[in-house]
Amino acid sequence: MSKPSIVILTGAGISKESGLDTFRCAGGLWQQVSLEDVATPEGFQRNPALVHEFYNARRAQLRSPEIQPNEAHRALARLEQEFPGTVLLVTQNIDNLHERAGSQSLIHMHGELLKAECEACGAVLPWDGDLSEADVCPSCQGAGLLRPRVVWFGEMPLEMPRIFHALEQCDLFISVGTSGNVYPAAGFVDHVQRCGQGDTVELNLEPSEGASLFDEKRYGPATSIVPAFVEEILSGSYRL
Ligand code: BV8
Repeated sequence: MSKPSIVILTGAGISKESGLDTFRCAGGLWQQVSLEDVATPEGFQRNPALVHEFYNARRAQLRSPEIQPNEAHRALARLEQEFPGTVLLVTQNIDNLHERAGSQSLIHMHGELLKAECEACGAVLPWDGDLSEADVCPSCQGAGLLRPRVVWFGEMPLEMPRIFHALEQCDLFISVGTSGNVYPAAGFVDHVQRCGQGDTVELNLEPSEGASLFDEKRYGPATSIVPAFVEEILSGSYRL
């Protein structure tokens, strides 16, 4: 008898109450800058300085002491530690708040803000300061070839085969704080419905684009609805 398994997908909404902007909400990131300019390989070719400025500002904000994991991040770390089965956390977020809350079984499918990648040798490096075209790759000494280790639009997200396999095997798929606008993440609930057997639950401030596809939905701020749902699972009142 295989152990029960849970797959959780998170988006920008889970980090909102920690003080990090979401993308599409009022005043969100995509209203401050054009997605095409700062989150596409073509934008980086055209104007790398503009892209570095965008990610350097987000990296500096993430390093600031007032940005801390919140109760929703901590509840998901607790679920991983106490659930008598497997828990895989797949995040679209490039911040490190899940790790700082204690999550370990974690995939950053869109990359990580505190890492850089060399376009010449492919080295992936820890990077918590500013990044610029003047920086040299410590691995191949190539200059001006370092880019933020994030997945831009038109690029393949990370670890997709492992993610799809886990979605097909899971008994429960939980989606937290995501609007369901960006693929392939927005297609995960449909993949579970079509290729898996798991229940699907949406935890969000408001209905997402894919809300109608979920078996169950709970709406409210992540810091209240996520700890409550985790308690239901661990107390057994939510039957898997
Ligand atoms: C790819 C990293 C293929 C950078 C990001 C099919 C149909 C249509 C289009 C496509 C398709 N397939 C592919 C595409 C193109 C594209 C796409 O989806 N475009 C969209 C815009 C239509 N997808 C891609 O390009 C992907 N790549 O498909 O490659 C391929 C195949 C073969 C070979 C090569 C390539 C790559 C997409 C990844 C792009 N990078 N991020 C960075 O962060 O700067 S995406 C970025 O935006 C985030 O990572 C995240 O994924 C997305 C934002 O979404 P959310 O996280 O959901 O945030 P949002 O603001 O939208 O919503 C927040 C939600 O939280 C809201 O619902 C709100 O109500 C809720 N909320 C707010 N506060 C709270 C809350 N909830 C709870 N509590 C609160 N307090």
